[in-house]
Amino acid sequence: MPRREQPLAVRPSDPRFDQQWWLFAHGAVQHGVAGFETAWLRNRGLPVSGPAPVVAVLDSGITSHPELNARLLPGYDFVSDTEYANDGDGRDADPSDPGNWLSAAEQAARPDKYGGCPPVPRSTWHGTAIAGQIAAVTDNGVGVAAATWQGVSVLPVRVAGRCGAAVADVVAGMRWAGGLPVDGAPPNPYPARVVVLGYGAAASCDANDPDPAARDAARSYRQALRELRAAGVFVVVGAGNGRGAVQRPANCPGAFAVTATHRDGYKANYANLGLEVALATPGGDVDNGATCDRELADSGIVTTSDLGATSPAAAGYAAAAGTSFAAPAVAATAALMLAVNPALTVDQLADGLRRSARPHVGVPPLGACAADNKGRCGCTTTTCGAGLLDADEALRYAAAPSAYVAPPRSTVVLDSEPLQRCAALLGRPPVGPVDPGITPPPGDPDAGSGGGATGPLWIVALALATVALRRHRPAAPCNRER
Ligand SMILES: [Ca+2]
Ligand SMILES: [Ca+2]
Ligand SMILES: [Ca+2]
Repeated sequence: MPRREQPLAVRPSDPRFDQQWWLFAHGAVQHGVAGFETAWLRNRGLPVSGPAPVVAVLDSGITSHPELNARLLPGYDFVSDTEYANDGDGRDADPSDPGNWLSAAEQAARPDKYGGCPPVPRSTWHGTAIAGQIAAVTDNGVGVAAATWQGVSVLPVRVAGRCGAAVADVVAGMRWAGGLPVDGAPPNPYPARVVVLGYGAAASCDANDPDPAARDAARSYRQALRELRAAGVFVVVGAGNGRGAVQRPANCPGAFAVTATHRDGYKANYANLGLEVALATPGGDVDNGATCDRELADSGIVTTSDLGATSPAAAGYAAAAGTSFAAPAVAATAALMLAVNPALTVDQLADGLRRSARPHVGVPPLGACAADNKGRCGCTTTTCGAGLLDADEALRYAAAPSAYVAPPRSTVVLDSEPLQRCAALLGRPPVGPVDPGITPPPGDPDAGSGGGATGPLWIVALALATVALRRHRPAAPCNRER
């Protein structure tokens, strides 16, 4: 009897799926990918019992999109500063994203309000992008596919407006998302089991930080994360895009910090690294004109967006890059794990994601990530977490946590002509950061102002780049947005 190959993947009918390599089955190419196509054979977000898992997207809000509207629960808007909120008022029950554009002229005219904010020539629609990665309607012959296929709901919790987000608003949004009480807001009727956050600032999460504002921020994050863990809420946070230390709140105890890789699994050029990182998965590593981008850049994370340059205009699609867009793959996997086994605790989710991860890839031409090699580099368990997200193995863990044994897997070692060309450009051994075009986001912990867009109580989006996709055209090189 001839040996019959088993199906290894489920391919949805969405026309843009061909561009969504981050969802593809793991194979001989795209060594970084989490293999959602394979995981969908096990579960597509439909729970074995109880209600569908809810993922809260703590972000810039949400825009109307035919690929998303049916998947959204009623969320909330926690942006308290009326001017940054850009919707005419403070906190309210409508998490719509009115846009976060900021012209250079507007910035110059209002240094008190916008002096510390980078200009944003086009609104980024950051929350819409992340919601689409997790839950865009899949296999409907329209637009994109999403990591949880069709079974998971998104709770849009708006915490960021123009110039980023205030720590107090993020913490309020985290608490509310997980069903904890928040003064002035009604109880959340749809508490999330998973929260994903793609904002951060270069600051410690030290409860004894000498800066009083940084200390207060650290304490409120720590307290919220403790309470959320006790409530069974798993909090996934992007590590940040500064090519340096893991940002806050990803560096806080209880946050599950995710860094971003290239499609092939080595660290993305911009991604932060360090011991606080729990796991790595692709976040896009697009061409920003930096050294080796021509040789190595991938096409980014294709997801839902809006076509409006300032205010929302029409539903569209975009290719994005940043640790912001790595974290949702992990959050979506956690939701699928909860669909397989709703009884999983926060510790089990974290344990399962780590233990089921694939080993990091070796990339001799780039060298291993280290203190003097923080751009594109070979991830290690001390710089990029336990390994590369493996969605299918994580679901296998979820089905039987106590019996789970990770399969034996050998380390993939990459070499190629483009990698060799990059190594020559960098000069081997690697000489450290070479890219002057990527600037760490604002949010200097030593600024000491206690608030505003550059103080320790302010955090910014972990999006390196987003570019709108025109109909039927491949992803163009990205415009940097900050
Ligand atoms: Ca408002
Ligand atoms: Ca609002
Ligand atoms: Ca679709």
